[in-house]
Amino acid sequence: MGSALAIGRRNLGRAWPNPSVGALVVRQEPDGPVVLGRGCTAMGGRPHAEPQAIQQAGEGARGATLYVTLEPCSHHGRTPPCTDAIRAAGIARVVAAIEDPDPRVAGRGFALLEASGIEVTVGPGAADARIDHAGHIMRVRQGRPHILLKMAVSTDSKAGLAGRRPVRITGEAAQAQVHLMRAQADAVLTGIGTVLADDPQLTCRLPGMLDRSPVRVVLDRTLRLPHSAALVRTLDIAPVWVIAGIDASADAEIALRERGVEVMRVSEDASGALDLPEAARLLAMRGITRLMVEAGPRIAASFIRADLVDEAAIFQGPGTLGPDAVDAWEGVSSDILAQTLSITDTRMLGPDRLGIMRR
Ligand code: AOF
Ligand code: ZN
Repeated sequence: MGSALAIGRRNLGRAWPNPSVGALVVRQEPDGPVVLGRGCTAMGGRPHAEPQAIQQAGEGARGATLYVTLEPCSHHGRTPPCTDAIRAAGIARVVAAIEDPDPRVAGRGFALLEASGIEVTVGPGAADARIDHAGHIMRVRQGRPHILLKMAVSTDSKAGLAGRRPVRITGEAAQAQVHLMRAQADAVLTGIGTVLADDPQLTCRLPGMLDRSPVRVVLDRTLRLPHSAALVRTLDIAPVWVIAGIDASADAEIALRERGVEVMRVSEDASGALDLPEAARLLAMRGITRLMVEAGPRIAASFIRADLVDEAAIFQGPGTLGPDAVDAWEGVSSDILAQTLSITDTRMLGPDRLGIMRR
C-alpha cells in the first residue's frame, strides 16, 4: 500500500476535479510479491488509476491482488466503473486504503466487488490516504477545497517590512519546498495587494516542472489587476481566475476576459470584504480540491478567522525584522490556529524551520 500511495501522489495538483489515486496489481510468487502493473489517476481525472494498472498487468491480473488508495468507483461517470474492469480482469482480492465518500460510490464499490466473489480488505494505509485525498474528501463532504495556508515569518513573527519594501525571510531550500507545494495544489490563491506590491507569478519554477503550475486565483474585489501583471503575462503557463465583488466594473471584467483571464464574482460580507466561504464554494464547484493560500497577513488572518484553514505550512526564517515590521498574524494570534490545528511535522530546510499543522 505504501507503493500505491507513492504512485498516487504523482498527480496531486493535476488530477482535479478527481482525487489522485494510486493502484498496483501484485501477484504473490513463491519468492515474494511481484508488481505487474501500476496506475495513477491521469491528468484531468481520467482514466482512473485501476484500469491503467490492470491493463499494464495484462493476463497476469487474473488471480492477482489489487492495492488501491481509494475505493474503486462503481458509477458510470466520465469513464465506465472501475469495479467492472476489476471483475473482468479476474482480480481475486482488492485491498483499499479508504472508502470513497463520493455519494455515487460510498461503499457501493466494495459491495459490488464482494458480490462478485472478490475478497475485499479496507484500511491499510488509511491515515496517509486521508491526507492524500483530503482535497477530494473536503470537496465531496463540505463543498469546498482542502485549504493549505502558507506563511513565511521571521523569528519575531513578522511577515514583511512596512511600506511594502521587499524582504527575504526564508532561503533557497524553503523556496523550493514552496514551489513543490504549488505543484501539488490545484490552485494557489493570493490577494490583489500582494499582486500590486510583489508582482508574483505563483508558478512552479522547479526545473522541468513549469507545467505543474497551479491555477492562479486572485481576490480582487474591485478588479484592479493590471494587464501588465506577471500573472497575466504568464497565462500560457497556467490560468488566472479573478474573484471580484458583485459591484466591480463590468468594463474591467470584459477587458480582463479579452486577455484570457477568467472573472467570477462573489458577494461581500458584513465588513465589505469578499465572502471567503462563498469564494471557496465557487472554487470547489469549478473542480478545485486542493487550494493553497499564499497571501499577505490580512488575507491569511481572514482565512483563519473564517475557520477555512485545514493545514498550515509555517516557514520560519532565522532573522528578525524588528518592531516596525508588519505583524505576520494581523491581530489573529497564531494561538487561534493552535486551537483547530496541531503540529504534525517539523523539519529544517537549511537555516529555516518548516512546521506543518493539520486539523
Ligand atoms: C476510482 N479511481 O483513480 C479515481 C476515482 O467523473 P468520473 O467518472 O471520473 O468519476 C469521478 C469520481 O471517481 C470522483 O468523484 C471519485 O469519487 C472517483 N475517483 N475513482 O475508482 C480513480 N480518481
Ligand atoms: Zn474508477
